[in-house]
Amino acid sequence: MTQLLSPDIIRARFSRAMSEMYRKEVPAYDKLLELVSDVNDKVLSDNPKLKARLAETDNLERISEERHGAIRIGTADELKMMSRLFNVMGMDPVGYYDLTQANVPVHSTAFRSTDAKSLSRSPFRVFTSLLRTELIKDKDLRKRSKEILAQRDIFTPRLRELVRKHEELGGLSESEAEEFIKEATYTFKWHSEATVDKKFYEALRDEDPRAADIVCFKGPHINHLTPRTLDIDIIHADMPKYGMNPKNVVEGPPRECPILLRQTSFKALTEEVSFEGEMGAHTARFGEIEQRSAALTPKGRELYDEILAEVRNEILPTPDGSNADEYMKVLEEKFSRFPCSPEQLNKQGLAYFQYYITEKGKKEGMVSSDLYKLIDGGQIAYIPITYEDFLPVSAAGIFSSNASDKTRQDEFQKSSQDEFEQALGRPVWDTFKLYEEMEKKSIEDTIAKLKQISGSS
Ligand code: OOG
Ligand code: NI
Repeated sequence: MTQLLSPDIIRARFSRAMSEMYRKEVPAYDKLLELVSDVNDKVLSDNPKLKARLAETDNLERISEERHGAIRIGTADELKMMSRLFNVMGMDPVGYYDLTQANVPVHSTAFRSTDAKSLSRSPFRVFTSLLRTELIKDKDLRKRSKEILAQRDIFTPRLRELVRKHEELGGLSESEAEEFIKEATYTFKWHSEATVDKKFYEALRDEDPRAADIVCFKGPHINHLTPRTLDIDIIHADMPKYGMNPKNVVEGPPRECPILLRQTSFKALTEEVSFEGEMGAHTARFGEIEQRSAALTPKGRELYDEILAEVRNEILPTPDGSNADEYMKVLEEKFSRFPCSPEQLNKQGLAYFQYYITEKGKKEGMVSSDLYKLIDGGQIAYIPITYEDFLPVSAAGIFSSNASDKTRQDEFQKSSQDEFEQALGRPVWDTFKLYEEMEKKSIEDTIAKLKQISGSS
């Protein structure tokens, strides 16, 4: 019988293959990787404690390999097939993001693995957006966009075959997996020939650049890849030295005890495109970096959204960057009321935690049956569970609305999520439930391991 390759291995290899391809397509991304690796090495050698803790909690290996990508697709059929493609790599749709609140005519999910073990093997995730053609305002552009999208096939026949094979046999062999990675990577490749003429492209771009980025090309080219860094402020400051043109601000509050996610990017490059023989340009693809930290509970998230709303009521970063320092200062000040220590975050139920046995615990074993006594006694410790998802855009949209507006927003959100799930052909996972599950399992596993230590000594 042929040996089937684990989805975790296929995902890790695919993530590497995507990074290799994007390095060649977007040289600035290659530079970014160099900078991230230098900074991560330095942070780890300067912080032996952090390094030890990451190793202890199974999180060290993943850091340098970790990244997310983003793609945008045009139809429900493409989304369904994409979901089957990601399923080969153990990636499920997690969460629903309604970007229309940020004036972008798409809604999205993130494909990623959903349990702690798989995540520690490869946390690769792909933010996947579906265009809502119905939101293209111009009637003719809308009609033609739908026709163009209906005609294209973004998947190769061999890729479809391999996906079917995976579904029938429950996996792929080594050589099939290699072929799958090649074909899947091709799906996300950049094509410098557009499928439309320049006039149509420019008309659609002028209505919405994201819609043009989706409709006018052969496939869903990867529009950015984002490595994870251990210190985003250093990277942001050093980007110009490495020849990159960074955004003015880092999104997410700067804190000694970071929460959720902080991100920044370098500006998109302009690429040459042939529009049915006529030359032109397209600007969409960029590089981004992120620093991931504590996943928040619904209660923590509510507090986060509340503080973010306060910030945005006071100051919004201007596009020219003239108030960037002031914006960052307000962000930092306002978020200082969000509790900092892991103990407080845990006690107040604001974040999710991963539990583990300390060196002391390994020697002493199960000296009490009470989790809290084991924590107080130093046999068990915990660190926040890493946030695996994306920045909420909802907060920005909701911040200025009063209570009755909020109800209407929530209802709108619910009906568009239904629509998205219909297109996807399945429901998306609730992010909070997944973290809750991870926390529960980590407590059970830790206690079981500690019992085993006691039993064998
Ligand atoms: C996706 C944007 C979302 C992130 O890191 O929040 C994203 C897109 O522009 O297609 O990647
Ligand atoms: Ni991103």
